[in-house]
Amino acid sequence: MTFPSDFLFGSATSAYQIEGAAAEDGRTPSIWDTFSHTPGKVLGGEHGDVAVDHYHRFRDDVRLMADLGLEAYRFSVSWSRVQPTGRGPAVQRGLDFYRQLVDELLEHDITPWVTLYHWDLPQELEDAGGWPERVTAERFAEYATLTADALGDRVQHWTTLNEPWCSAFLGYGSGVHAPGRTEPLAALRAAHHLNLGHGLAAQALRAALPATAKLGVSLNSAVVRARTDSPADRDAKRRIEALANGVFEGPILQGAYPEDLFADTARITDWSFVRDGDLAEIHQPLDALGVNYYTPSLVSQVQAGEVERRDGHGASAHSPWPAADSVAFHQTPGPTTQMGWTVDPTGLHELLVRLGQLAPGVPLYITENGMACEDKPSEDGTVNDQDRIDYLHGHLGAVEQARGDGVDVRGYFLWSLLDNFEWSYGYSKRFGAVYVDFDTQERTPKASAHWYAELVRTRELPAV
Ligand code: IFM
Repeated sequence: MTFPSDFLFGSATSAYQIEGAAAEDGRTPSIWDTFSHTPGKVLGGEHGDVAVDHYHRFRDDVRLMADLGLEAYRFSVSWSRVQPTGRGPAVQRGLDFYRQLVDELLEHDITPWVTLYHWDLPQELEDAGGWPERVTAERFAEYATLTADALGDRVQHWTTLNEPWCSAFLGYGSGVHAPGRTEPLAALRAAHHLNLGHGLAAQALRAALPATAKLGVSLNSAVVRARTDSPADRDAKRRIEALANGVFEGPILQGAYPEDLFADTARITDWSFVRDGDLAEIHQPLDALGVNYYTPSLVSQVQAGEVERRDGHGASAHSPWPAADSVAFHQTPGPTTQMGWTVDPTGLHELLVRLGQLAPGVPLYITENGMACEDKPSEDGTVNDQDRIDYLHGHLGAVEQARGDGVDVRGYFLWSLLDNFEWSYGYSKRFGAVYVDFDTQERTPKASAHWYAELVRTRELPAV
């Protein structure tokens, strides 16, 4: 299995998960600062105040990537670092950080891949209603312009949103993510205004950036499987696909919401918050579709006595799936990661084939894929994460298989470069190819990082 020389291999992170420096150089709280400092929201009361101190160590982290031979780095910009209140002029010191990071990357021949929004809404915008309100989408487009004006001369690849499903349904539905609201109507409104934010920001970026800029969005579209072939189980799968995939893929890629989504959620809303013209604003031409994949979902119609909801998205009394109480989630058979997510590379192949058909002509990039493991340094200081190597091998094999089937997949970003703050799980889950000692901030590339470096060098999947 050989990857062509122009296939892009990189790693990914996000601002709140690694930067720290939460109150430095004019940055103000985002919803994740507020949420993580609210008792009971994050395991062990942990937060991103310091995280892995990337804000101060970014030069070392770039050197690490260069030593591993990585070709691209996907990172996100902290909105409240560059535009603290979510409105008005940008703060120069915040922009300077990202300009320096980008310069450092370019000096090491690493392609910067910028994500504008990876879940950290400025708290002031949440206080004004957050993503359920239309104005947040308008603010997002202004922030996109500010960032593009500052970085557009040196960044070619731009992503508007990362995993809007999580922002809408974990943030406003189950409440396991910031801002921690548990309102099904707000979750659906948030989904629409995230879509609108994407469309308005894409237009703002096109206006501010050179014509050569490449724009995209990263979706965590679900691979949903029905437990049996019964009509009821197939309907459970259809319902979850509408809420996980159609709600974003429909307007962004095809210019329409799926009709069944409206029917399924009719007891919650008539969707009158979708205004005339919104779908045209959302349905913008894309140069890249980011695919984030970890594990498939197995669903059925709920049976009497079945109360457990194992959808892999954290414990909450509230479902992230509006109007889908009739659906039960089950553990997919197979080995699991530290998150409890089943390892199943066939899901990635299935997803790539489906998205290739849904968005013909749009190149696909895996913008996240990886696993959390219980990594510990051995006595000689090395970290032997064979499970992660097996995981990467399987999933990169699925990428190659999809490419062999004619799917236009052009790059792969390993999640994540560094062990980091895993949202409501705090620092308890390690996704990094590089081990971080959270007390000393010392970085140690794990065996998987060396394995990945070899793949990037040879373009061939090394043996596991
Ligand atoms: O850490 C997250 C990331 O921020 C978004 N995608 C999933 C990852 C693992 O849970």
